[in-house]
Amino acid sequence: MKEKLNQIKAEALKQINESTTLDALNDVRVNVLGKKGELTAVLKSMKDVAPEDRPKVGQMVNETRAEIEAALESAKTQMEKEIREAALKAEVIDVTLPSKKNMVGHRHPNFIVKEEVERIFIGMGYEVVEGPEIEKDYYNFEALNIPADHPAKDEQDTFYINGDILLRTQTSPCQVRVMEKGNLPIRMLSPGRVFRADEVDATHSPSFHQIEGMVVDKNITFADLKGTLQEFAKELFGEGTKVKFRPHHFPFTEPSAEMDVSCFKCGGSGCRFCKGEGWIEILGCGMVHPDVLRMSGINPDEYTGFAFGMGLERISLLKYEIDDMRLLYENDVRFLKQF
Ligand code: 2NM
Repeated sequence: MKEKLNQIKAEALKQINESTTLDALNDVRVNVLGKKGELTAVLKSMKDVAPEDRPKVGQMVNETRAEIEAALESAKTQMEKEIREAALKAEVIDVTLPSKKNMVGHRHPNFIVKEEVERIFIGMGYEVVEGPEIEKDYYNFEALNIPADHPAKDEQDTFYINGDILLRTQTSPCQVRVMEKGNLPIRMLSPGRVFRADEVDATHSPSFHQIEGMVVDKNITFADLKGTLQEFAKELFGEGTKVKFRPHHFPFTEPSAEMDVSCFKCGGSGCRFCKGEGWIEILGCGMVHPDVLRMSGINPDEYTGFAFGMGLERISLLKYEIDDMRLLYENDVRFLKQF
C-alpha cells in the first residue's frame, strides 16, 4: 500500500513539474484528487484493508494527499506569478511617447477685437451694457428719432416679428433703455448682435455685430467726442494713427460725422489696402439729438452727450487683413488659429 501511495505521489509530482499551464495543473488535480482520481480510488479501497491497519493507512493517504495539494498550490502560485509578470512586461507603457492632444478651439477674431475695444473704453470709465436682441419698434426706431416713414423701417431691411416687435438693427435701443432709467451721468458701451435683411456677400451678413458707445453728462461737447475717439483710434490701431471727421447724417445725432483713421498699413500715403486713399472709414458718431434725450426723459438744456457706433466685423476684417466676411462665420479652426 505504501508503495502504491509513493508511486501515485511520484507520478503526481512529476506531472505537476511538467505542467506548463493552469489548465494542465487542474487536470492533474482532477486525475489524482478528483472524485474518480487515483488517490480517491485508494481511499475507496479502504474496505479491503484489515480494520486494525485502517488508521495507519488512512493517515498515509491523507499525508500523500496533503503533499500533492501543497505541490499543486505552490506550482499554481508560481505559474500565476509568471503569467502576471509576462503580462506586465508585454504592456509596458513608454511614458516618453508624446501624448494625444485634445482638439481645442481658438478665440474668434470678433471676440478678440470686442474685448480689446471694451478694454480701451473701460479704461476711460465706461460701463459695458448688453440688451435684448428682440426689441420693440419704439426702442429700435421711434426713441431714436427715426420716423415711421424712414426707409430703414422697410420690411426689406428689417426683420419684423410682428408690427411692433423686431430683431434690433443696431444696439442703440440698449442705450435708450439706459437713458430712460435716468441715472446720470452715463458712460456706456453696448456691444452685441444686430440684424438686417441683407444678402450675404464679402462685406454683408443678415446677422452681424456692433459696438456702440454713449456719454451723457453736463457740458459734453463735440471736442469730447473728438478727443475720446482719437484716443480710442490710437489705442486700437497704434500711436501714430490720425483721425479725420467728415460730416454725415444720422437721425439720432446732430451734428453727425463719420470718422476715418489714417491707413495703418501705409501710414496715410496711400496703398492697395486703403485703395490709395490713405484713410479708412471706421465708425459713425455725433452729438445725441436733443429730441432723443428729451424722449428718454433727459433735459437737453441741462445735459448733452455724444454717441458712436461701429461694425465689429468690419474692424476685425481691417485689423486682421481678412478680405471676406464669410470667413468669420465658418468657424474653421484652421482659419481662427491665425489670430
Ligand atoms: C452710430 C452713429 C452715430 C448712436 C446714437 C445713440 C443714441 F442712443 F444715443 F442715440 N446710440 N448710438 C449712434 C450715433 C450710432 O452708429 C453708426
